Amino acid sequence: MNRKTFLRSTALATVLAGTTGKLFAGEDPKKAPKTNPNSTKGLPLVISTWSHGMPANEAAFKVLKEGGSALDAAERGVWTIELDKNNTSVGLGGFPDRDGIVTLDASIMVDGGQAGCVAFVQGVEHPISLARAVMEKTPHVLMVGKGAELFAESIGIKLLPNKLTEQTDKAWKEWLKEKNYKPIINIENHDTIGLLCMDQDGAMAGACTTSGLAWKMHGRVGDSPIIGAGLFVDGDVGAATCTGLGETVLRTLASHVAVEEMRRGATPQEACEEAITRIVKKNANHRDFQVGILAINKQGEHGAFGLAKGFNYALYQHEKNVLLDADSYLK
Ligand code: SD4
Repeated sequence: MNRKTFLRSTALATVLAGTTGKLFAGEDPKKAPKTNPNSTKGLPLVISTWSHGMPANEAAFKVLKEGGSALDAAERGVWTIELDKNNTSVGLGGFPDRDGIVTLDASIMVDGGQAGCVAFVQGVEHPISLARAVMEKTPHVLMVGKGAELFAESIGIKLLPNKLTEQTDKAWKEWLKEKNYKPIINIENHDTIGLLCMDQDGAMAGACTTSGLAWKMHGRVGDSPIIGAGLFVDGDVGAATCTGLGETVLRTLASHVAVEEMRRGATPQEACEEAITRIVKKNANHRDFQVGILAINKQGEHGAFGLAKGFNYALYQHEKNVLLDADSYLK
């Protein structure tokens, strides 16, 4: 099932679950809803970016139901997407950089503050598991490139040949004809998965994994493997994860902003809106790109907000997995 048919088939679930769209108009963040109408309290809870969050949530929820930890659930949830060769923005099936090389970024974090990240790695089927290994088996937080690959091999993770798929090879060759690099992101060509989950007892973890922007410069790293940017988890407060144009998220540390807003008493929805509003303020060209953010708090409430229209997310709560449209800053 491709992304579009999947979106169509889940449209009914979206309608049934209610959407936050069209609740406020214009570019005035003060008119934003103070609570997310979709946010109901309840644990366990899994939430993740975009429609591919639906299968990721299923996998994560299953781990939680079987008594697995939030950390296991976050890791296994995003495995599903890392393995999907038809997903062109996560895992080895992702679009390459401008030199035709796929490089992957990932981060994982738990509520105690422990975190592991890898960036600019090649041939790793599950970058999220390598990130977890950095967290659990090294004294470090972030490892990159060749060093991270050597570490992977040293702990028995086999590196795979970093070959493009038929689909990504064709797209890259098409791109080479014009070599037009404009990181203008829309909902169809960027689908990093960021997943947050909380078990029955409130233990929290998050995972974020991506092949980054298509046609990026070789060596470019985005927000996804950077703690506080693509992902932040703090067991005292809550967690947040971002998708979208990583450079803008890196410059604002948007996930950290959202968690700190919640620490000061904001609802997850207010926290997401504040993080996006900061990105808007710092980027005069904010009409040209997309950023989406998800947040959860300790009470099991969630928030979701996009810069542009079209950001959707999957929420598994009260035994139901639904695809929801996030409200957005731009209408
Ligand atoms: C990046 N944030 O590398 C990632 C891209 C992304 O959905 O989110 N794609 O900038």
